[in-house]
Amino acid sequence: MTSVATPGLENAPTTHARLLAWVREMAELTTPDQVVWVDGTDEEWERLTQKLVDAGTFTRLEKKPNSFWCASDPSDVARVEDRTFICSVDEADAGPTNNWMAPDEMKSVMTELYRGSMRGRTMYVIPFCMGPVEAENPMFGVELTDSEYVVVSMRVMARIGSRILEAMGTDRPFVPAMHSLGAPLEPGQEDVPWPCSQTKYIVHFPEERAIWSYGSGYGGNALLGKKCYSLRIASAMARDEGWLAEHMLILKLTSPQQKTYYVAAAFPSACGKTNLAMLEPTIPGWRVETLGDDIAWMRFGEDGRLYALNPEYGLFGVAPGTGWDTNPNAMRTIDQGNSVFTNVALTDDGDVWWEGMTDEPPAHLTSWKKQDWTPDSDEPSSHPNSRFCTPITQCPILAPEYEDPKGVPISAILFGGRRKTTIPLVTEARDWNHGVFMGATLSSETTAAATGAVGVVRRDPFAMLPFIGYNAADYFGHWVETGKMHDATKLPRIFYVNWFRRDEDGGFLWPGFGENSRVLKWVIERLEGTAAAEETAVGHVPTPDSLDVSGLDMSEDQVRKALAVDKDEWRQEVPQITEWFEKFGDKLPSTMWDELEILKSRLA
Ligand code: GTP
Ligand code: SPV
Ligand code: MN
Repeated sequence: MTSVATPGLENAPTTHARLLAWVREMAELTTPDQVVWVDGTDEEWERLTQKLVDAGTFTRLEKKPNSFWCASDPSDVARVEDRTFICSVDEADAGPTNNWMAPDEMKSVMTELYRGSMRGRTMYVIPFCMGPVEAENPMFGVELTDSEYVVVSMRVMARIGSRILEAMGTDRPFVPAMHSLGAPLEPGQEDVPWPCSQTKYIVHFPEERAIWSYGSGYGGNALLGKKCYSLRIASAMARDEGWLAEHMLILKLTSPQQKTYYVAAAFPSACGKTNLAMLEPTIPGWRVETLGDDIAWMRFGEDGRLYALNPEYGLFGVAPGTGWDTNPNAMRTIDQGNSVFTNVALTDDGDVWWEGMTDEPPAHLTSWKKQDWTPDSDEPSSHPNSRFCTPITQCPILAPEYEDPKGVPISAILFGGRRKTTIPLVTEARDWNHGVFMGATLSSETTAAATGAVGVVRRDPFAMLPFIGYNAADYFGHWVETGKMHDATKLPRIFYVNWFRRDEDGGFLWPGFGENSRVLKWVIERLEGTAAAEETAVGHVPTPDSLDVSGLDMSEDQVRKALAVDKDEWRQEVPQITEWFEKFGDKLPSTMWDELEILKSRLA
């Protein structure tokens, strides 16, 4: 088919042959009105945010500089795990936890969806780099999208634009990340504020290292550098190359003796990573600095230690529950502006509000559904998965090491989930394999970060259930092998935490947030060999005296309940873990069955 030249397709600002050929192919398939190469400048940001304001997608905030309120289509508010696919050549490589379709079949389905899908819109070419572009092997990607919201959000979340395109040269490898809203415009058709399609596909080709996304504008479905590249595709790269791509925050902890430690922690979506990463300790003398709040890429250094790097450039954080008393550093970060707020409420004086920001809600708001809202309204003003999108460089406690391509040496890894019962406040693994078992059996109540039921306990191994880009049993094996291949004395020590245990009245047993510094203190004292622990059936838990609860408004009984290992509760976990492991058949590393046997015998 011949067509008149698409503006922007000729005279591209690069001679990268593979990139040019791919952009041309996708433009010919999706037939946008024009192709625009994203340069990442302030002028471009001005132009695109104004375009979004004019389209009714964005409302400029009076009270925060260069910031915008945005309400999505009510059907497009979270990751869609049932529409997410790992299209490996062999179905067994996707494993029992991922949706799968043969790559050829998926490509023919999606090619028909993409045909003409950008009609009446602009195709933006976003060159991006996950992690510093100064790295030895910069991790390039290029996202094609017909969404201005995606361009603007990608500018916050990743390093993008001309400087990245330049660094890609003529032939550097990159991950092609194709995105379309699936909402073409016919001539004269008026656009809606949040175009999207009822048909959604979030698709990964791990062997090809390619991403195809269709139908959604929501963060994790559309900002393809984040979950799609940095976790699903990167986890497959990491398996092949001997490193780890994980759903983890990274923080720096300084003790009163001025010793510094780096800690990584994997909690499922909406289970406390951003909050822990920015924590303001309540115990004197301790200091936390932030390196990352969602994703850690970890590689072994020449010294045998595991170094973690945050590949992102921004924070895409859960808004509800974020307030001056829970996460003041997040509040300070967004207060500087340059942020996009999606599906929160708008105040009458042009600011944002959400449940948990302040104790007293404003008397009147515009809800995320663009309806009048008062404290008497039946529904919350903000969607439970509403988000702030803000530059990480605005975080007042960002650690300077953040920009170091080499990363930071990790001393401890925490796994954690949201469990009302059973899981103690903190448990230390006996050794690496026991820690891998903790990761592989991690369980949590589902949250609003993905569509579907909320509050249902499920296994979420390593907080990576929706993000492992290959067979989860092979992924467990990769962790076991990682332990075998490296000096055990230099490996991070592994802990399992649960901030969400409840008492009989349904209230949280542990105050959480800044008080979690007490748990971090115990972790560090374990590393230093100064804190006592009790050996239980499930690992080492603090003795009543070794956890610093001084000045905390908590009864001895409450502390005991938060730390308790109840053998009866744990015995109920065993059949669930057995069932979980059986899913994986022969692929499950035998060490996982060995660890389960150890647990069973200790519970007997
Ligand atoms: P994703 O961005 O989805 O990966 O989430 P996340 O793991 O970064 O979770 P985040 O820190 O945004 O917290 C999610 C929700 O849990 C928010 O509503 C927080 O207020 C709440 N939360 C975080 N930490 C704690 C805690 O220590 N105790 C309690 N009770 N709630 C917490
Ligand atoms: C998560 O769901 O774990 C998030 C938000 O961090 S999203 O980018 O949508 O995946
Ligand atoms: Mn996350």
